[in-house]
Formats: sequence, C-alpha cells, structure tokens
Amino acid sequence: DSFEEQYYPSSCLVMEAGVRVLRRKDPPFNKLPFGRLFPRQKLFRNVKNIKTCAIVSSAGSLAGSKLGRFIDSHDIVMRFNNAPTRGHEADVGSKTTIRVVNSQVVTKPEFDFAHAPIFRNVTIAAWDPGRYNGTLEDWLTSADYDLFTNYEIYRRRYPKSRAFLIDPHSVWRLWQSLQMFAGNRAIRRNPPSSGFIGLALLLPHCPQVDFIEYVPSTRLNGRCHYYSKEMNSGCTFGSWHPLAAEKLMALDMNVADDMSVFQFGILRIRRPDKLLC
Ligand code: NCC
Repeated sequence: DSFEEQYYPSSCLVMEAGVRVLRRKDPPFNKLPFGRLFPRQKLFRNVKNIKTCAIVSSAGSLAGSKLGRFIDSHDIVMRFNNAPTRGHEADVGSKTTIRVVNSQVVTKPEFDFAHAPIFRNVTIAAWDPGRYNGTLEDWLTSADYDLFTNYEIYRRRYPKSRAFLIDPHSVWRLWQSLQMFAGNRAIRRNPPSSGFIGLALLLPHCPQVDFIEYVPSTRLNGRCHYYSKEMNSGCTFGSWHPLAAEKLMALDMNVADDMSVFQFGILRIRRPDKLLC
C-alpha cells in the first residue's frame, strides 16, 4: 500500500509542468507591440493526426546508428539547435518538423539565426530561462541572452514562419518537476537541457514519443555531438544542466525493452492517460 501511495508517474509530473509557447493573448504580451510578433497559428498543424514523434538528441553516439530511416518514419521529428542532417542522413534522417533552440543559438553571430537555411521552413521553439522568480516583464530586459532582437528580425523577415518563444515560467516549472522526481537528491539550480524541454513541449501533442540516444546506448563514444569531433562526456552526463537527473526521469517513463534502449538507443515514452494523473 505505502509503495502505491508513493508512486506517481513521472510522465504526469512532466505533463503538469505545462511547458508551452507564449501566445498573443498572454499578459503582458497582449498589451505590448512585441506580442504581435507571435504567430497566430498553433504550434503544430493537424494535431489529431499525430501518432508518433521522434526526438533526436544531438549525442555523439548517434554516429553509426543507422537510425535515419526509423527516425524519418515518425509523423513529427524534433531536433535541437544547429544539429545538421545533411551528411548524416543515414544516422539521423533528414526530416525536421521542429527545432528547439536555446537563446545562445538565437543570439550568437556564428549561428546566423535570422538567415541560416537550417532555421528556415521548420517550426522554431526558442527558449531562455531568465531569472528563477522573475516576471515576464523582467525577462524582456534581463534574458540570459537577448533573443528578442533576432526573433523580431526573423519574424519580420519571414512573417509566415512558425517561430515561437517558450514560456520561461514553464521551463522553471519543468525544473520543479525534475526536483520532485529527484526527491531529496538536490539537482542543479539551472534550467533543464533543450532535450528535456523539447520532450515536455512535445508530449501533450503526441501519444508516443521515441527519444533517440538520450539515455546513452552501448554506442557511447565520449563524443559530444554526432556532427563534431569534440570529445566531452559532460555533454552526455551533464555539467551545467541537470542532465543526469533528466535522463533518469526519462528512463523512468520508458516503456521499451532493454534491447531497444541500450542496444538501439531508442527510449519510448507514452503520453499518460488523463485518468492516470
Ligand atoms: O549540445 P546541445 O545542447 O545542442 O544538444 C541538444 C540536446 O541533446 C541532448 N544531448 C546532447 C549531447 C549529448 N552528448 N547528449 C545528449 O543527451 C541534450 O538533451 C541536449 O539538450 C542545449 O541544451 O541547448 C545544449 O546547447 C549547447 C550549445 O549552446 C548549442 O549546441 C549551440 O552550440 C550547450 N553547449 C554549450 O553551451 C557549450 C549545451 O550545454 C546544451
């Protein structure tokens, strides 16, 4: 009995964080000219037809996976930051529906957010944590990296684009869900990684999410990204983000067998039934 009372599904905790994009009607943006830059469209079209989604982590151990065809078979494919597909199709596929990008990628000149082809013709969900207890007004003047300037340039240049900003309060609620999962093991007071934010953003729209090479498989090779030679295990196990806790929580939500997770690198997460949460 006591065990059952203590157990609360991790997927419910993630759903309750309510990770979302900002909308025109959200105060204070409903009163600010800046809010009129937000797209009127929903984050995804035809949500009723979405059955399967793939989230492609940028992990080095995707190299050599040959998962490209499998990834492209999903209705929605989510990728991160400037992670390329070109030249890596066999391992990571070529379809991209949505990119979750952090505010460094929106801001730093080397990524050229407002022009680079990699950020065009896909849905964009950009995020910046702001201060833990800050208001949205504070955020507009004190974002970690000023993503607003380039967001505005991008939206004016491509008015039909689906480029959204993630509600920073919802990012911190996700951090709180992670803290709930971790119990008395303290996690870092830094926001979750783009990968975990992406999962929480996608799950409400998708009955089944395959998260690729997030929990490391036996292909683990010490490389940071599949698209660069940099060796850095911190990218996989965490240095700034509470990444290890995220991955434990993701594994707790997994319904696939060990072969799938640790040999193929595919974690399967089902959206919880409302009655369960
Ligand atoms: O590396 P990054 O992450 O772009 O990776 C995207 C997401 O993939 C998962 N990942 C990545 C590498 C790895 N070995 N294992 C993984 O599981 C993580 O879930 C990660 O979120 C980010 O989260 O936005 C991050 O962005 C980079 C960097 O800003 C961009 O790549 C642009 O260069 C950050 N690195 C630095 O700031 C140096 C990284 O900390 C987080």
